[in-house]
Amino acid sequence: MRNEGRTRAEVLAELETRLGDDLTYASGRILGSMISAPHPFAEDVYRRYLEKNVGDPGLFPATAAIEEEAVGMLGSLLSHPGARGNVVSGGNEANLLALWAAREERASRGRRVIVPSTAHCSYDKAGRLLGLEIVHVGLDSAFRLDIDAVRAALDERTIALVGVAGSTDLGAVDPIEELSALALEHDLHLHVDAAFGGFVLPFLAELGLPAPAFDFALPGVSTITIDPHKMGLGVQPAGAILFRTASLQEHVRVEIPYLAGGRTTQTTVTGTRPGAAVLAVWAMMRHLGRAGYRDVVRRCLDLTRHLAARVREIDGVELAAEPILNIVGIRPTAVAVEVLGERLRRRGWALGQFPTHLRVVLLPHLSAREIEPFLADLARFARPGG
Ligand code: 0PR
Repeated sequence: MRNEGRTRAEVLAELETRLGDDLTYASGRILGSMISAPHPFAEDVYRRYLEKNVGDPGLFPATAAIEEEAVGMLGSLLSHPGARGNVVSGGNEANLLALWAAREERASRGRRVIVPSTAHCSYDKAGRLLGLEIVHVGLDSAFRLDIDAVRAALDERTIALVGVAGSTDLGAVDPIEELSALALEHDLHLHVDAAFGGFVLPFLAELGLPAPAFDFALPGVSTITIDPHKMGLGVQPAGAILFRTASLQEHVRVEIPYLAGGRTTQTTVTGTRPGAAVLAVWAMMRHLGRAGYRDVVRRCLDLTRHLAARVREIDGVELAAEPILNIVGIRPTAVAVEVLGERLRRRGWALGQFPTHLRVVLLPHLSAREIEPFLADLARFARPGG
């Protein structure tokens, strides 16, 4: 830090110039992210309440009460209005809290947790932080966790299973119903990672689409991650962790006796937490209602079908899987995926890149208008000499 300060105008001008290197959602170039531009209403709410710290609920009891209500709304979306939980910093923290509770609940049994090979890297982080052994098992032909492989991997030290409802790479939905039965049969914690799918899957049936069961309606499901800052249209940071029972959540509770707002407890990894993000989540759910989210999902899925149909027509690429959610995997057949990825990146397209395919996530900031120039580049660069 320099000794002399600069005027606000000078600092803002410097930021304006320097941030020109960042991509923007408005440019239509961000095709592979699970985060979208903030909804204008969420942004408005967020700006108004920047001083709220929901980590000290004694100072902000009204914000804390609204957080509880938001958790109840998320619970009702996931078939369990009585679920406990918190709005947290994102899917990483939510998954960490779930595995922390799972470890405490069955501490005497062992430390093995079975996850699909495509599980998000937050499980490896959680494994290292919590001293858990994370066992990756294979997938079936539809890129879903292979239930026979889970059975084969089970042993007496296994304490938890993770199923993903909307996988990071392809939006695949693991067989949660079978996992639920297995969890009950073997007395295991079942964590469902619906970080992305949690705001999409509940609307599929109403849109006349196949809707795999994935939530608390399945009796074996213990905890669910659902991220409002992904398809919930909240402002970052806004993930959420839901526990089926209060006693399960107790495992992650810590006492804090000295706060300005008075003695309290926390059930999150972070201490100081942005109440503004929590309020924006609540406000979006109040504002849109189920019908509003259903419309968002409908638009995103329409665009998904449009992109998938166009990809099928292009020589040199194929769909990596039939899309279930608003995620499309594009697999090159004539050049290596790294080559295609690099060519498209040089043209300014920001896609997700996985070992076998490129990922497009059809979020609300995208429309057919942005997809068109991308398809033209895709058709050109998917050719060997492109
Ligand atoms: N669970 C699943 C299934 C996820 O896909 C992700 C993140 C997480 C948990 C972790 O969520 P947080 O990042 O909120 O902690 N999925 C995105 C991904 O890895 C995260 C992301 C979003 C990355 C936007 C980049 C980006 O531009 O693709």
